[in-house]
Amino acid sequence: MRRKLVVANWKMHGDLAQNKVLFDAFRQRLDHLTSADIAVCVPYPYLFQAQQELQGSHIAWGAQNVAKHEVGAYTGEVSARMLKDFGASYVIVGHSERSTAYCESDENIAAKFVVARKSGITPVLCLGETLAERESGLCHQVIASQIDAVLKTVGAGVFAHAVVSYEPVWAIGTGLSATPGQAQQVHAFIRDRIAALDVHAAETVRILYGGSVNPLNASQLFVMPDIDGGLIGRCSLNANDFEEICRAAC
Ligand code: G2H
Repeated sequence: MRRKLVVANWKMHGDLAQNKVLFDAFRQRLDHLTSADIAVCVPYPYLFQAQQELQGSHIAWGAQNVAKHEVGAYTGEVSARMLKDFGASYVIVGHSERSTAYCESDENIAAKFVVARKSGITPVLCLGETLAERESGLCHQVIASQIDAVLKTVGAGVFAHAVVSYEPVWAIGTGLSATPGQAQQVHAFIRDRIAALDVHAAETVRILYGGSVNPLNASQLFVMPDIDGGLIGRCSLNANDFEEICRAAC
């Protein structure tokens, strides 16, 4: 039985004052929702604030990107080891808003996933197809190549107790979520592909759904057998909405 996980992705929103209000509200509303795991991924300058404000809370915290290298002369980059050293538990890798804007390849994203795992941080590996790819019948092929980039680097065992997030690009920030049936179908495909190589990894990997999750659709999505929680953007910036979504996971 996999525990549900809900991850807030604040993207490039917030400031010290706004974050303080949200952290306080999250602690008040979510600290007792211990039957699901909850995490907040914040912009880098606010990691210290997350570390301080969430001390002693069951709400974990993390970053939204990480370097693919372990150490070295990579100006401006932050390594997984640094995140771990600082106390972060999670890092999002391969979010399509980054892979599109900064031309991140499947191989780069796979390298980030692997280096994060190696450092003891839980990476949330984002996978997803564009609308054009879905309409051309290429959804499974695109998802397969994104997973295979990891599989061919290190093998399927790396997915054991890991976190993957299926995020159809056409559903991100658009208000148009995948239906529970559409999402379940892709989640099952992801799990089957891992299961073909490693049954234990497939059974323990948590596959989140991301893309316009809101308080109205969360419970219908989370009830599907292969949907183990959600990666939440817009609705994680509103304490009421985020609480409702976390409750749907409990
Ligand atoms: C998908 C999601 C969180 P939103 O990117 O990463 O964003 O919930 O705003 O669609």
